[in-house]
Amino acid sequence: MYTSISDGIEGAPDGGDARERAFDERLDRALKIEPPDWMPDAYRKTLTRQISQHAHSEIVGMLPEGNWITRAPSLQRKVILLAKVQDEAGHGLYLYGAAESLGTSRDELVLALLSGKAKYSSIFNYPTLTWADVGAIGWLVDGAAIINQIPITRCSYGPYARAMVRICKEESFHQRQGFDIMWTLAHGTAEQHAMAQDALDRWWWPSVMMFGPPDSESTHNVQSLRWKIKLFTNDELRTKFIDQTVPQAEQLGLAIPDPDLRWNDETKHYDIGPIDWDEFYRVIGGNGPCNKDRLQARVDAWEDGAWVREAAAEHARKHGSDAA
Ligand code: FAQ
Repeated sequence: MYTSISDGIEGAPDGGDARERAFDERLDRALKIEPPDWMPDAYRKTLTRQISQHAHSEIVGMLPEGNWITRAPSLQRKVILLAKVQDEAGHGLYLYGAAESLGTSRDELVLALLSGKAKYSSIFNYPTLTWADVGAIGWLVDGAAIINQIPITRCSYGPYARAMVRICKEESFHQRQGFDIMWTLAHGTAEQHAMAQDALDRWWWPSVMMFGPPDSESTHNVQSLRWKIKLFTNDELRTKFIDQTVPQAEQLGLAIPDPDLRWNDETKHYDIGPIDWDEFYRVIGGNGPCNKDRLQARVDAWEDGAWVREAAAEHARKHGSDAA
């Protein structure tokens, strides 16, 4: 049976401290924190920040690939891409639900995105210029997302951890479909191979940056690790991604665009060349190639959808919330 942290503690003379101890103990025992539980304000705040940014990323992340639905090269590719983009919408909805369970309404979360206050993943501020970009996103971006998200299935906040289980299953299908597109192009005509290589050239470094700033510059790493919101640091996950992806590029017969990339027999990891962190900070500061278009698309969708929200609210008002 689930026992809340607050059970038997509320009203005790040292209630605050006891609750904090109970919270820490729960983390130490790898038990989940659930919505009704007492939690430190800063834990609630950083979880709301991370989960809502994650939700926004899923929703904004529909745009670059959505751009190719009408131009997919076959009916089968189109059906698969449609399903993938719809999956991303579903991920956004589970994640908004998990963030709302911390006490901030969906409207507040969405308005923070639309006003430019809340962040979403840097990766979705790059354009999809060719069909190969759809393959590169599935292979690299979903591949990176899986590496980042599998540990989150074990994070301390129950609703976030549980949402991640289903999301990760769907992301692995996405990664496979992206690799399949890259495989077909890489083994196609010389022009198709060149298109696949060009997509890898443009998506490689932004995918490496997706894991966030280097550990030395990460604001939240230390505290989020302590609270088990993160289970690995940004650099640890980045290294995992590189070690896993380089052999896949070799299988595809494509070259990673990094002249300094070398296997290091001592560390048992790849060494890589310098990452252009100026570019990363430019993009998360709102000045990437597509930031303005991406945000405008979400603002337009919000405004165009106003009548749906109003109709739903009116229906609920007339017939009770159960009928909404
Ligand atoms: N982009 O202190 P840290 C997907 C910000 S889902 C933008 O290290 P933290 C699925 C960070 O917010 C992709 N901003 O931060 C898909 C902070 O600023 P703040 C999204 C970034 O949170 C596939 C500042 O830099 N996944 O791809 C980024 O501890 C295909 C300092 O950084 C998630 O959100 C960035 N890349 O670690 C969908 C996973 N990195 O908030 C469609 C969950 C950092 O203080 C198609 N999130 N910043 O103003 C996480 O694991 C973490 O939030 C990190 C960042 C690891 C992303």
